Amino acid sequence: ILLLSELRHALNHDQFVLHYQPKIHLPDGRVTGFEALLRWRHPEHGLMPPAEFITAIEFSDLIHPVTLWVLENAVEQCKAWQVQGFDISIAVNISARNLVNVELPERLREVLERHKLAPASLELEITESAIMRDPGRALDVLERIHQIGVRIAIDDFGTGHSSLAYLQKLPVDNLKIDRSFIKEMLQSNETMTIVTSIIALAHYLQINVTAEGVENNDILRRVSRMRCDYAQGYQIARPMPAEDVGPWLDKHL
Ligand code: G
Ligand code: G
Ligand code: MN
Ligand code: NA
Repeated sequence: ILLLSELRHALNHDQFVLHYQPKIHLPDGRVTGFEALLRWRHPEHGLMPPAEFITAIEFSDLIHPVTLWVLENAVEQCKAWQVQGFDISIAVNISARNLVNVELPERLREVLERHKLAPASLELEITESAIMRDPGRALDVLERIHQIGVRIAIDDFGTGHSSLAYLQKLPVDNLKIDRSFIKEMLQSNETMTIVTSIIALAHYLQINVTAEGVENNDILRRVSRMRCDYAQGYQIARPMPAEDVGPWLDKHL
């Protein structure tokens, strides 16, 4: 059992670390950005993935300082890569509780300003279910964040319960098709239909669409032919430590 005190200790003793997974623009194969993914360097258990601890954090108010820590580090890192000459953006995952924090837009502005990162270089990934927890409040916070110029992505799209009417009201720049659909699409006509429909819907609403969980070249080629805009997944690269990003980019640009 994970104790909240352990997680608080982890935050205060530098035990969290970010790994980064690239995203490519399908029409030209260019790397356009990275998603920051939290890891816990546990003193006894080694590197722990978020599946093992993020729910505990999300259930408590600890999610606020943890999200700020992630933003601070991801924004600083993205700026450093841009200064090195890489034209890339950064995506950060945001939890339901963050969306009801009315201070989030101002905090974001502060972090971007402090590191002199253009707001359009930052994308926040939010799941449908996080938005639907308190849609009114979330819409208000997301609108203020979008006004700053920060981009908004709907993560794991297709698995939640957001109504399409609601999607039209939200300031969304990117739909990330849940990896369960991408994984299945070549085996199931029904799943292929869902993916085709999501791409059509997104483009009809003038929203970019990302295929996540692209694990092989057949799927990569297929989503590209289907006019999906971006792709992410093990076929392109697994999440990697920050120090591997520069060398990886040098090989892929
Ligand atoms: O990296 P991995 O596949 O284990 O991530 C599992 C889940 O944890 C994903 O759904 C991802 O969105 C979530 N996650 C990863 N990093 C963060 C983070 O910094 N903040 C939040 N809120 N969720 C994260
Ligand atoms: O829910 P979210 O999309 O934020 O989850 C991101 C997580 O998905 C990352 O922790 C990453 O490890 C995982 N992931 C990224 N690409 C792939 C992939 O191609 N296959 C699988 N199974 N998981 C992936
Ligand atoms: Mn994500
Ligand atoms: Na996802």
